[in-house]
Amino acid sequence: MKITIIGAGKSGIGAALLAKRKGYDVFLSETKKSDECREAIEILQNENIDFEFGGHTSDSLINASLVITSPGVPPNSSAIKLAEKKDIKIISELEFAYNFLKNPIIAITGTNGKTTTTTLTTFILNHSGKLAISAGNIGTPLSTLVDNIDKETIIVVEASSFQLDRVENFKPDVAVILNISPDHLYYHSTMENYISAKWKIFLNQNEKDLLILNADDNELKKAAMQSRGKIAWFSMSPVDYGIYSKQGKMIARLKDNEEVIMLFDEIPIPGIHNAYNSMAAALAARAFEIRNENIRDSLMAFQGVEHRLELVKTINGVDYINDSKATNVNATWYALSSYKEPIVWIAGGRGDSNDYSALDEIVNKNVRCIILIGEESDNIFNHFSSMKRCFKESNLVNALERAKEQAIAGDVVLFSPACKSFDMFINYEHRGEVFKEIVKEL
Ligand code: UMA
Repeated sequence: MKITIIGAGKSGIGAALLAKRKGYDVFLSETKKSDECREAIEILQNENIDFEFGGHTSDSLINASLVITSPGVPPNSSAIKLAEKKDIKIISELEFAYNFLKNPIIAITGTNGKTTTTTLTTFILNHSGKLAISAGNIGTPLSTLVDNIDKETIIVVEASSFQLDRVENFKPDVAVILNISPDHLYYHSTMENYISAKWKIFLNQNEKDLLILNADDNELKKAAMQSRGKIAWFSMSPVDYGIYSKQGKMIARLKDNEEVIMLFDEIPIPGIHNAYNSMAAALAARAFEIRNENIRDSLMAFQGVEHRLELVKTINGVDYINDSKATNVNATWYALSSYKEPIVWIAGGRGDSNDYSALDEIVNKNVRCIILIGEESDNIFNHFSSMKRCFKESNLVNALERAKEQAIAGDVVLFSPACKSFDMFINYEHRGEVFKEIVKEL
C-alpha cells in the first residue's frame, strides 16, 4: 500500500520513517526547494524513500491510498486539494502514529497553557515514580516514539488543533481541554471550525475514559454535553467532582470529602493561568493514582517552561521576562496579569485577526509603556496610543534599548508579543532565543 506524506518537517520525516518501518511504500512531497531541506533529503535517501521538493504534483498521489499530513499544512494547500479531488483519505501524523501505540495516553489541548500543562503533568508523573514522556506539539512527533518506548510509559501528548483536525481513531485515556479563545483562524477560517477540531480530542472517548475540563470557561461546558467519558472539572470555585480553589487552597473533591492538596501560594510559577494549569495537571496525575503529597512536592519543584514567563536577567533592579510563546492576545492577557510591578511591554509580530480590546483594562492598569515591533506595530499603536505611551522600533535590539531607557528599578520588561513570530523569526522559540541573547548583552 502506498502512503503519501505532506511536509518534510519533523512530523513528515517522523511519519515517513515510521511508515517505511511498517512496510508501506512511502512517498514524501514538500513545497520547499531541495536546497532548503538537505538534512531531510539525506534521511529520506538513506531509507530509500522517494520524494519531490519544490511543490506538490499530482504524480505524488499516483496509487496512493492514504495521505498523512503535517500540522503546518493548511486545508487550502494544493497538496490537500489534490488528495481531496482524488478522494484519498487524509489523516494527521498524530493519528497515524497513535494507531501503532498501546501506551496509556493523556492528551492536552486548549488555546493557551498546553506546553506548560503537558510538561507539568509529565513532571508530576516522573517525580512520583511513574514512567512518562511528553510528545506531540511540544516538539517530539508521536511517530518517533513508536517502537522506541516501554509499553508502560505514559505518553503525555500536547495536541494542537492542527493535529486534532484530522484524527479518526485517536482516543486518549485522559483528555484535557484547558481553555478556548480565538486563534489560528488563518488555518481554520472560523471559530466554529477551530472548536470542532479541538473537540476531537474527546469524541472517541467512552465511559472508561476521563475528560478534564475548565469549569470557568463557558465554551467548555458545551463540550461536556457531547462527552461520553467521565468528566472532572477544575475551577476557581467549588465543583462537584474535580479540583478547585477555596480560600487560597487547592482542594480535590474526587470522593465524598474535600482533600487539601496545597496552598496556591506554594506554586512557584506565576499567574492565575498557572493556577489553572496546575489544577489540570493535578487532575491528570490523580487519574494515574498519584497521591496528593506527591502532587504538592512536584508542583512546588516545577520551575516552568522555556519562553513562557521566563525570567532571563535582572538589570538595575528591572526583571527582563521572555514570554515569546505568547503568540495570541489571550496568552498575553495572562502575562500582563501575572505581575504586580509596572510593566514595560514589548509586543508585535504577525497578526492573526487580533482584537486588542480584550487587553484594554489590564494594559490601563498594569502597563507603564508599550514598545512595538513587526507587522502589527501600526495596529497595536493605533489601538493603545491614546491610553499609553507607545514606541515603534524597527527590531528587537532597538526595542530592548528603548525598554532599558524607559524602565525604572522595580519594573518588569515583559516581551509578550500577542502575535506570531513568522514576520521576523523562524518560530517563537527562535524569537525567544534572540530576545534572551540581546538581554544578556544589555
Ligand atoms: N508544507 C508543505 N506544503 C504546504 C504547507 C507546508 O509541504 O502546503 C511544508 C513546509 O514547508 C514544512 C512542512 O510542510 O516544511 C510543515 O511542517 P510543520 O509546520 O507541520 O512542521 P513540523 O516540523 O512537522 O512541526 C510540527 C508543528 N508545527 C506546526 O504546528 C506549525 C510543531 O509545533 C510541532 O512541535 C511538531 O510538528 C511536532 O509535533 C510548532 C507550532 O508552532 C511548535 N505549533 C502551533 C502552536 O503551538 O501554536 C500549533
